[in-house]
Amino acid sequence: MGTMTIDGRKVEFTDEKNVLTVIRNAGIDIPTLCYHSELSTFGACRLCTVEDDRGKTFASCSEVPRDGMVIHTNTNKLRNYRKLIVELLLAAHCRDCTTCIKSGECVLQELAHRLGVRTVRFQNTREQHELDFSSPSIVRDPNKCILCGNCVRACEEIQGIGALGFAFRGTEAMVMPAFNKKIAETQCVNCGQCRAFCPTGAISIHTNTDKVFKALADPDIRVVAQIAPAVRVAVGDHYGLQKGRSVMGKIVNALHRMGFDEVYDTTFSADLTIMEESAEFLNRIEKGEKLPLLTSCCPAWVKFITDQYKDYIPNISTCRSPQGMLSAVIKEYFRDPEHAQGKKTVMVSIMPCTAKKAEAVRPNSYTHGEKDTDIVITTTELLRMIDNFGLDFAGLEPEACDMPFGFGSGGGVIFGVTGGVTEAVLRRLTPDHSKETMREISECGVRGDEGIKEFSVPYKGMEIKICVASGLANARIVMDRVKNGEAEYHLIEVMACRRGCIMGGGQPTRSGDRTKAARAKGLYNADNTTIIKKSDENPMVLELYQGLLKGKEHELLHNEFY
Ligand code: HC0
Ligand code: SF4
Repeated sequence: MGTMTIDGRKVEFTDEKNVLTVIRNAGIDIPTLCYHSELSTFGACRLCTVEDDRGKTFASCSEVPRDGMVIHTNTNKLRNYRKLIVELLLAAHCRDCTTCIKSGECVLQELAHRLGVRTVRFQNTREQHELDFSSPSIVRDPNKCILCGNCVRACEEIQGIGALGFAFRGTEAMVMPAFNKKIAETQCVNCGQCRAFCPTGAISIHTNTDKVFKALADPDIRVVAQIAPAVRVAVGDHYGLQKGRSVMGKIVNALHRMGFDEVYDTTFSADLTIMEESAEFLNRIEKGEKLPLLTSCCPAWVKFITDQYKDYIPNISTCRSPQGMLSAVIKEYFRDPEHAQGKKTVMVSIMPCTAKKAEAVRPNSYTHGEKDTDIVITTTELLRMIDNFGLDFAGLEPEACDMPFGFGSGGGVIFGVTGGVTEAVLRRLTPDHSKETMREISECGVRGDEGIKEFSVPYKGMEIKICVASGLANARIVMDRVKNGEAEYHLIEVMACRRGCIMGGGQPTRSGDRTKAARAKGLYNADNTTIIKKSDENPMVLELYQGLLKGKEHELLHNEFY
């Protein structure tokens, strides 16, 4: 607690961890490339350097706030210093900005513009390196790397994977996987968090929009979309709408205008997942086997277990993810010649997640030898498509999804935030659907953005012990405790990305702390406004079990192996 003077104004601070945060909280946007509140402080880019009243300069990210400090954030000296830093970075950087996938969102590009860098006086003498397209989820372009280390720290500190590291020294320094392997040859789980923290185009989404455009242009193809829960709360702010507000209806309208024949909602199959996973959970509890049940909807988490905790592979739920279930059901629906009407169906899945691209090409994402999901695009790619079509998104009238797969319960909607799957399971396990019971469930410890949440709930005379984790570094802590006999649970829900899919690696990246909270709130609001809260009360789901799914539940909703 104390007071400092920033640019001539008195500013109070409490427990901010560095001077940079105090400055930002005071409404001054100091530029940075390597600082991120969720990562350890690296202090490499020096752009956040400020000056004190004696003319001494220091990096504000690495300085603890002290009472009585006098800080200047934008003197002539600082402006020139920052400009020189950006110029030097550009000198060692490939400068094909007009065709770069990150153009318009690149922090380096924005800083060059903001700081008025108009010329680069130095030649780029760095050796050019090959791009790494080996992953279905992300692309690495070492020529655009500015060595901020954000990807290295995200992969190590948030995900506990460590697929990327620094190699070589001085002008040769690079970020790359160990032994210069391709990223797909490492233990990378495709989560895309490295991309979410990368300020430039050095790590980008492996984009698939050209395939979607091609399918849309083919009159013999029925192009079908499914939209994941977390997408709807991450699009609006790009078009000047309120952060975190659900704009599902506008997205549906936009997709119809682009030429999608059918637009469905992944929350529908989130309900299906709850039906199947709850039954599987109760069955395992009854038999006392393969516990704890590990949720299976997050493909990065599934890969983490299958790569690194092989003994627990049988514990993974056999349920396909909602993406997998919906694609399999839709493909089956259009196999009926009456529904097919002579057209081939191409299934496009719109997800907040880069790992869903990897899930779609997994060997168990096929039915009758046919791929269930043909193309996965992320929210970020969806924005590019909307922009490409020149749609006035903010002005679009909301439209409803198509039927019969266009409606999900509130339980399905909250899948996109950590704890959502568990909350939906708990709703399913109670026969009661009163407001009080729904509220009690929401307050049992399942909500909130802590990385590890442990709680228990009573069920038919027993205590069900549950752990909900987000971020794979947290998941590793949980799994090690389980492995060492230090903790015992019946159910473990993990979403690889911190806070769940709302912060997925394919989401738009300009997300300050307020965006995270707003996205979670947006999903809970969408749940609040849905009349049907429980997956088992979704009439469309019940109808599906009586019709198309009869006798095919295992084939379409479960995986052959785990
Ligand atoms: Fe998720 Fe999902 S909740 S993983 O985060 O379960 O991507 O949004 O679509 O499949 O529904 C992502 C989000 C989904 C799936 C659902 C689950
Ligand atoms: Fe690490 Fe995830 Fe990036 Fe792979 S996708 S390198 S696991 S942060």
